[in-house]
Amino acid sequence: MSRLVVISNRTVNPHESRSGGLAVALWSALKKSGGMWIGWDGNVCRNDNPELKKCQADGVEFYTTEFTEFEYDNSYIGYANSVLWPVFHNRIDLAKYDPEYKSCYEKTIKRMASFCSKEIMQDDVIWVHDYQMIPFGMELRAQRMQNSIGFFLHIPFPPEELMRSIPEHRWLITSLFSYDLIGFQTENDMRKFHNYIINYTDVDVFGDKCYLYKGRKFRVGVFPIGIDPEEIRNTLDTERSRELEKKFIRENPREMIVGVDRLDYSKGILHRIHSISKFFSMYPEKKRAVSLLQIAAPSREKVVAYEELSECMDCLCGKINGELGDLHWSPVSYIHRNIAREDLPVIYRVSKVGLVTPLCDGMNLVAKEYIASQDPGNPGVLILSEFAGAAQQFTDALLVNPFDINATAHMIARALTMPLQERQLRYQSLMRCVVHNDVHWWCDAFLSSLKEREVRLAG
Ligand code: ADQ
Repeated sequence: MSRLVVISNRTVNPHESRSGGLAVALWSALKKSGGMWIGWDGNVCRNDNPELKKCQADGVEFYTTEFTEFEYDNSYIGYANSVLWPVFHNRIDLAKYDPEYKSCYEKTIKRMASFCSKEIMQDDVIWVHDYQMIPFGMELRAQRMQNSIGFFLHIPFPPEELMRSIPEHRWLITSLFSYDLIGFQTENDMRKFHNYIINYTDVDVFGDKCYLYKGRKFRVGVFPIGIDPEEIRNTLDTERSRELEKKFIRENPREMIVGVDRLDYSKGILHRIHSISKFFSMYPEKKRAVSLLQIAAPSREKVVAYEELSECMDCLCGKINGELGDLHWSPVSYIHRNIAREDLPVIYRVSKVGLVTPLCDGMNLVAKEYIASQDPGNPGVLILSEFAGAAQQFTDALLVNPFDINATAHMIARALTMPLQERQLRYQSLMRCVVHNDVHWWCDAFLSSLKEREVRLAG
């Protein structure tokens, strides 16, 4: 069996517990085939010559590198998170096109690829992840690697007009043609990719989801990422979770609505707070009976847009609590930090409504985690943005347009008063989807599709 090589911007720390669906799934796939995980270790080094560090855990080899300060500022913060992230999330107004960023991104990926190429064996199957790594496959091919190489885009693919705002958009997207398989979260993303490459590159269509570019074939496919519902079930089935749940219920007699996100402008958190405020003005009888718990993990704090969002959140939450709250009640509890992963399922379970309202999102795992954490006998209600990839699968959630503050406020009222039978029917349908398309299914589906190419070549 071929070895699996995973390449992602961040690796997990092999000596810490692995939490999070993606880390767990990739880890189990790596263990199955005996594999290697390559990426940034999350540190910035003081000198200009970061080394490749090697270690092993559970039969999986880890090859990590630090970024230099220049690479961190220009490639990671600059190109990846101040150009690609905003453009791919429809925020070209926030993109900062600096030629230094692109040049550093290209060099950083070249450096990482040349580190890796020494470690990769001829029949390894290589799986590259996400927007921070787009040209990685092209760099491996430049070093004459013939391996099967797949790429998965975790974030949305933007409309072609927005993609064109990136000065070197053709270079960026044609670099994807070096992969054998390009995976997307939704049909919609795959369609936007198709439209772009047909209109702006010299690619030829070569059959269903297959293209030809300069004599090389590549395929595309849709692989909606899932979570590990069993991990959530096991977490809930502990004494610690049961105690926490009792404590929550004792200390929070009100109906709770929950939002959990990285603090990112794509997640629609400000719109969500405005909707909550609108909800209290439309349904004043709900004051003191309901509150929103918004948990937002700090993210990319060196990027100006994130710093500004953080300030806006502080102001907005303060304003609403100041205007509407009283001695015994705050409409919004805002926690701006990471919460222990094992506490999240209980927080989801005690919340009557999960409010997941991104303005643009590849999938959104929180929506799936919220459903997987519910009590089947008395489930909460998921309100989900139609602009999250998850909405393509979760048609039985209460779907909203998060830009429509009034409609979202009405939807909150509907969720809070939904009869038990309707809640159960919706939950059962959503949970079926969570279980059928879990993260292990996602991993297997992508890798089997990538390996089809090997079978065809061998035949
Ligand atoms: P993200 O943008 O990070 O992922 P998401 O899919 O919601 O978004 O995943 C966030 C994860 O972080 C969830 O597992 C959640 O539980 C956890 N998390 C969030 N806030 C937290 C907090 N305060 N404390 C602890 N944990 C917290 C990108 C894309 C998504 C896509 C995923 C996977 O942007 O669209 O779904 O990759 O492909």
